[in-house]
Amino acid sequence: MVSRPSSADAPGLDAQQYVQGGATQTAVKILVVGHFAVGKTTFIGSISEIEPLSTEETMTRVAAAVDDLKGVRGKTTTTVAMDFGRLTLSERVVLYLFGTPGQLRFVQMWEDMARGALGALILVDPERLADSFAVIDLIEQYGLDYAIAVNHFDGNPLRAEAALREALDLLDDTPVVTCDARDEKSSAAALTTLVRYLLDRAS
Ligand SMILES: Nc1nc2c(ncn2[C@@H]2O[C@H](COP(=O)(O)OP(=O)(O)OP(=O)(O)O)[C@@H](O)[C@H]2O)c(=O)[nH]1
Ligand SMILES: [Mg+2]
Repeated sequence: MVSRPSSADAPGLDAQQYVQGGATQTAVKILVVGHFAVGKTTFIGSISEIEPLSTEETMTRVAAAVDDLKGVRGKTTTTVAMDFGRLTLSERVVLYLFGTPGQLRFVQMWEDMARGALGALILVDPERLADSFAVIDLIEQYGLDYAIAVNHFDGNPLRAEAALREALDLLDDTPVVTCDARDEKSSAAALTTLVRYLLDRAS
């Protein structure tokens, strides 16, 4: 049985709070965004403690006329609605992860998905930095605080953080972490960095 508590228990987190099994839990909505094929679905799949909801559809030759297929690395499916997963970060904080679709034709959905989110984790491919400019602009337009998670694909050289910051024109306090979206621990570390930053900002 889940019920709402009468008093706030997690200072600084403007999010839904519930009492479950006697403990107050704060449910935090986090947006996982990034351009096409950057690894959003992989990221949520690697970390969700529930079977992740995914809405993958096969990419067809017909869709190739409208979709961006560059840099796909043998990818055969694409997200057509959203990814959803959950991660209990601590006894008190539960993250609800909403992954956006990456194809430009679905970008109108992002604004709706951003509503109520405490912040965003922006996945970035270091080999396709320019593709992240529009993503960062949109998240800033929605007024969401964010952290950058550089998804390090195999074989790509690691880039210096300073060069990435300059290329992406980031503020000094915007967190930048390197992750492997396929790796649970690495994905958890990226989310922890984001949540710490959001808490700092809130307080
Ligand atoms: N080598 C390597 N491959 C990765 C990594 N992360 C994701 N991939 C692969 O990259 C491809 C894209 O991953 P997805 O998770 O589908 O990307 P997405 O951002 O959800 O894609 P869309 O929803 O279509 O925008 C898949 O083939 C993954 O297996 C990584 O860190 N290293
Ligand atoms: Mg996807």
